[in-house]
Amino acid sequence: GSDVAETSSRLREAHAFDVRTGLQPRALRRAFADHLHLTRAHELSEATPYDRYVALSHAVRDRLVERWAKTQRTYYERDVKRAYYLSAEYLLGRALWSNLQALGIHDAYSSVLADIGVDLRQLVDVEPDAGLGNGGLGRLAACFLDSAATLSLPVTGYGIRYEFGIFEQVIRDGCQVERADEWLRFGNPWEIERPEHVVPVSFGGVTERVPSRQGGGFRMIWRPEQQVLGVPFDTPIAGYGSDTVNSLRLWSSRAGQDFDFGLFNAGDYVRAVEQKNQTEVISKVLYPNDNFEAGKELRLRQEYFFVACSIADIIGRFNRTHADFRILKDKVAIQLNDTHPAIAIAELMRVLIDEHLLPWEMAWEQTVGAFGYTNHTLLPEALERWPVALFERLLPRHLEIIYEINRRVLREVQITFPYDEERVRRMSLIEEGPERLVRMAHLAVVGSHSVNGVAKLHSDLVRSRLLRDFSELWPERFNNKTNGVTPRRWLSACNPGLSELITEKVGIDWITDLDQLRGLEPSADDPAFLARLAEVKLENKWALARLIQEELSITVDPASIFDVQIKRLHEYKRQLLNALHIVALYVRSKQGEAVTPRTFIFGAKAAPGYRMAKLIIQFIHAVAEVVNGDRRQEVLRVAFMPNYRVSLAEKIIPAADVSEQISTAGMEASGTGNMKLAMNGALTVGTLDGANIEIRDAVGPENFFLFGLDADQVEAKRRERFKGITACEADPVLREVVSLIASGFFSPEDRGVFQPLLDAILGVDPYLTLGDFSAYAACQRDVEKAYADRSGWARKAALNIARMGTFSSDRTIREYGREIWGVEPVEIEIDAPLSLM
Ligand code: T68
Repeated sequence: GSDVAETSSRLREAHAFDVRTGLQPRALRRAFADHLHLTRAHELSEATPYDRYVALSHAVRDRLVERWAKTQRTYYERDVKRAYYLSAEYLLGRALWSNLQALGIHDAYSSVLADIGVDLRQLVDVEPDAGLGNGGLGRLAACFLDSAATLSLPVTGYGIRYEFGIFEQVIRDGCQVERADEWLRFGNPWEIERPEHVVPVSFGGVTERVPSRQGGGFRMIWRPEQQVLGVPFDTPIAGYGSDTVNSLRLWSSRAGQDFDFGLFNAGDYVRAVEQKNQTEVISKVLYPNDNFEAGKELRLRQEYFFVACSIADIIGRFNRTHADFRILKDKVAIQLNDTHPAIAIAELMRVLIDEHLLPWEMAWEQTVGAFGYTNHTLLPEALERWPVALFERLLPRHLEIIYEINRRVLREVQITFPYDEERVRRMSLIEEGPERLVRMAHLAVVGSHSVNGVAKLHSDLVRSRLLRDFSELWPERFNNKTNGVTPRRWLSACNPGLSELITEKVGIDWITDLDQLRGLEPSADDPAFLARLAEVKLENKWALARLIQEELSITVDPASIFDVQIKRLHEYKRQLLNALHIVALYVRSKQGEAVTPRTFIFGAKAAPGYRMAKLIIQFIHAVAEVVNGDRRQEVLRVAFMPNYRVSLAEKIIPAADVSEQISTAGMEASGTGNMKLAMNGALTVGTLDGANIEIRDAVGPENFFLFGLDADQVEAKRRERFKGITACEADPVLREVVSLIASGFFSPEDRGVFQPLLDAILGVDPYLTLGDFSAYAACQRDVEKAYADRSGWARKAALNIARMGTFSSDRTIREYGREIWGVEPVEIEIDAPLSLM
């Protein structure tokens, strides 16, 4: 009650003045100096920027540890239901500023450091990104952790501590070259290694039939061949303005002393030690594919490795307080971030049945009750299907369990839909064919009580196309959870100018209650407000212009339209459509037509093995070279910013006027960059795809530039095998663009290099790049017209910001918490500070 609140606020006050971990300037100054001195062994004068960053990070971490310990203790003592988020990826970006922000000490530290001649903003820029993810899926996981902690929800993240995260992209001669991302080179001040919680993980070997102890029957046990150790590293996830500090636990693989039982038993000691590498490599590197599965054995090892560690941890924690597994699902919710951790369903069954001797039915009821599955893609090439033979070799016991799950599910199908063997074949967890495959999406659906897509359209397509048979069998399992993004990082931290303006109008609470942005709506008709909004945008554009100058030596005009496409490079995302349109504008301007000045800004990594994606990057650079190098046109500029990552996104997004969300309809599950950009006042040029549809509904169709075929029309065109060449016949501008590229104009030294690009769209045009070109170009003319009306544009931008509240990941996580996990907020009361005891 209010007594508790009062005590808690007094304690918080007392904490602020604690000499060791307090938040008042004197303690902050001392902590920084001490860590420089004692942790880095340096004087301020000789410290490198990195030393300073590490010292400050330790000082900040010190201020989290008490809250962290108290949070975990409170969950334990109150025995609350917890949610566990299993994800192969976490694209966290930088931690220092977020943690300063969460504690509310960014301003205090800023002035404390300024007093001793240290610039905090500069310091913050030293931190390497934690890039343990590819794109949207990994960044979503990071936003979710932030929101869960801010909402005081008992959520723990589990994943892999990749030694090398997403590769560093450098551009050589207009082509992408990959470099290893050595993010841990100088150590990581945010993580704490917990070798005492190491978990053994088994691979390979055989299963064996042994007499079961109870009753007269038999049971199966696993006699594995190899053992790997999982060492947990914990990172604190601090809630904004709450005392909750949750954990992200990432597993690192290490070889045990006797890792290969077979070889050790045979006395082949040297060979056995040589094999240690094989196990330590498991957590080495993040697979750099977005929306694509390469089907590599090491990838399956990674997935099982972190899942086995996490399930052991979860069950171990449950078991310390409970003996009865019949209440497991009342205490534990496990969310699968796509199918990458879906083997967890078989692993939990194995642990419950083989290790805790539960009967099948009881284990299954708890498993289905605990798991939820989030689907992030409909693209067939991204769906995980593992060869049965590989499964049998690596995880023989899990394969048996999967067969048994399959047997039972297919029996249910046969009873519900008699005489429909075709349906049984479609729904099987095993795909029959020349190579038998385990369908991980089917495993995820049958083993979960909830299956969700990540935007309304996507969830509808999951139900009606991808998993139609399952939605007919279990309609109640299927639901939608439209994605969101954290307003702490994607508005408050990255756009201080806009944040200040918002706070002036609606107060500060929008940071944890984004619906309050609604309060800006009346200001959309206030010319003074619109002028200030435009001023903030212009300042942000100047800052980005300076960065582009420094990094690329390209001079861009902040008065031009800043047109931004930032996302992984993929044919379905259609960066090529954008590039073709740039060529069209260039042609038009060369022909003396008036073209509104525009700066096209790209950021995109291509998967290292994705030839077409890499060629598109090369093409964008070739177009940039021609356009930027042409002294007789001043209106167009193209800037491809290398090594796109979270910390670069934070600099680009606040400066954007136009947000390119131009995927082929039905292919982008949701998109989240679309949300970040609109929230920062960019206007979207977009198709009816993913969350674009909901964004348009929210901001109003008059404040959104819609173009192109919808998902049903795309489906129809695909069926009729639409050819790109037909679009050229109807559009003379497009014809000219295509023939200019075909002539080798953008690659004079090797006129044929871009021919594969044209071949991929002039024949069957699977992504409707040419099918949508004319509509796109027409839409971009509307953009020019709208931009000419400066106050009209500012009004649209203001209304975008005001109406984007629902795309906070706080809303999304509240929905997961209530509708899937059944977890509730846990108020954390901090104890008296050490200095008062
Ligand atoms: C993205 N998926 C969706 N996948 O493409 C995007 N894939 O529409 C959505 O907004 C986002 O997820 C969040 O829901 C991905 O990012 C991957 O990165 C990925 C990684 C490994 C294998 C397959």
